[in-house]
Amino acid sequence: MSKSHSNRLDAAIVGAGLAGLYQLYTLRGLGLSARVFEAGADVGGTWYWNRYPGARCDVESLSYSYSFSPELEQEWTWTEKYPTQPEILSYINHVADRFDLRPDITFNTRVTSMVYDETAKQWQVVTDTGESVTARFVIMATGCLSMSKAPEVPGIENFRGTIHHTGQWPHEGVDFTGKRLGVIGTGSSGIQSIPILAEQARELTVFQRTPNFSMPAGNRPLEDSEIADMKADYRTWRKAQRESAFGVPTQETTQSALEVSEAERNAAYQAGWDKGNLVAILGSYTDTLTDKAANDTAAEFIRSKIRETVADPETAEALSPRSFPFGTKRPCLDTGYYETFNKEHVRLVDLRETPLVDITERGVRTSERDYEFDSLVFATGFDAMTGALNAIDIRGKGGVTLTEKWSEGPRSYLGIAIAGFPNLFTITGPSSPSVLSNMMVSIEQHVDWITDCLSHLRERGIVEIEPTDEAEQTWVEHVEEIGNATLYPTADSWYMGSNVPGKPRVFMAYIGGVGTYRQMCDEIAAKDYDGFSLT
Ligand code: N01
Repeated sequence: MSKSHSNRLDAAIVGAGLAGLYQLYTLRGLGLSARVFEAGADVGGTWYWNRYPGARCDVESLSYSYSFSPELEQEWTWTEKYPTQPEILSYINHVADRFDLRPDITFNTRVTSMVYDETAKQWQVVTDTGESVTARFVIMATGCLSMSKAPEVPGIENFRGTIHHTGQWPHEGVDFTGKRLGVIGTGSSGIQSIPILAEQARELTVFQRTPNFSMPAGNRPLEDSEIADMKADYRTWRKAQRESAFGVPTQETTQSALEVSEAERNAAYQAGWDKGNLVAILGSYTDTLTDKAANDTAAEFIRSKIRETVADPETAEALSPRSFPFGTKRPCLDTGYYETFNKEHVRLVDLRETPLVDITERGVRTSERDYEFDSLVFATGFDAMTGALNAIDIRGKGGVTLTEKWSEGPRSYLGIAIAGFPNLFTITGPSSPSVLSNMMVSIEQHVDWITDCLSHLRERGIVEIEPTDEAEQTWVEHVEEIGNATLYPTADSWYMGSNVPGKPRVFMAYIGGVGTYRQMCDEIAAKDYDGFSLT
């Protein structure tokens, strides 16, 4: 399977998830020598690591797939509305085999440093296996949510039972049958896994710092007819995805939540709730993400659902988010999450009332008492967007490190390239739509743009591309300005970096919409890469 590789590459790609695999495919198409370095033992990225019980994508199967190969679209058949992690991973493996990608991927190998040689105009890339290669271009396909983080609480090393992080789940699975289990964290990973963990554990205690908004996924097997309909007209759907705001086509609305009656509004929210998708309620009105009063109406609708579902009023209130507007932290889709708290053996500990103090030999200590466990699950999230990039010692022009450059928060041009770091590209990098979109759509857009760019540079005999400081500054200001026109910056979310102590508070995604963003990127390319200096 493996082949002998040259240590002089046209392009090095870091990461063999959905982004890295497609990038390898397109660069091969250009006839470039490209190689992928992957820390894991196999392909899959997010879907390789996040094997916790209940892990699924919250974008529907038929939309969460590559569009670049009509043959692939036709031959692959999804089975459920929302794909499970194993099904997505087998899809990714199928893609890797079908396009024979593995020979150019070096597994079990983490890139540790990358230094730009200004004279040779190429990168020196070094790995933890001691390999060193040169590459004219480096493309970071390192993922937005790939650096998992433990809770910032002392004593983790003292715990005598087992600890698992949802983002680094053992491949053989874990059986909690008969165990006393504590789960810390109630984001998407916690909310997806808790109902299943509750089926296994003898006692389950959920430690919640911030309650989240969650809606029932309404997952179900796909009908043959809907699969056939999609396969008959995939191109129309793909076009709509690319032109949409979030990479998922939705019905456009022109109404404010505040200009309709409460009954009409609640009927719209109920319809969104019944659809079981993330954008249905968010997209019901124009101002959900921009006007607090409008947002409150949607938030209150969801809180009323929590009260209807959870039998104990105190628990229902503790599970009801009130400290941030709906949608400004990533909402969740669940299967039986709130119902789980009606089970006798499940309890909720509200860490706002009784904060975590430390992890002890036997369990967890809060300001109120000690809890004893056999096992702990950390569903405590990630150092998002910048974590995986900053983890590599990346040195650009003048030996400046990326960590230094980003000490006040990430700065880039289009979220795809960074001034001072020539010939480096970041797929779904900070300040692109990335995590505010269907990642498949954003990944393909960036990969296609980078591929066209490299082809253009080759045709013109250009050896170096780098954004100008001025273009980067203008983009940073634009991202900030439109972010500030929304409610996003008001929340303590991982979008803002506020889940990692000491991380600069900056809104790290572009909320202008996938369609609009694509148009801007294409116009920049058409104007001979406006805002880039080409030499
Ligand atoms: O991580 P999170 P996640 N003490 O950061 C809590 C995507 N995803 O892995 O909110 C106590 O959302 C933290 O509390 P708080 C999706 O984009 C998608 O769940 O910071 N608690 C929070 O409750 C998602 O948004 C899918 O106050 C601590 C939780 O841990 C993103 O990945 C599935 C703590 C972390 O939630 C991340 O989701 C899974 C501490 N020291 C993930 N530190 C789907 O497609 C953290 N917490 C469905």
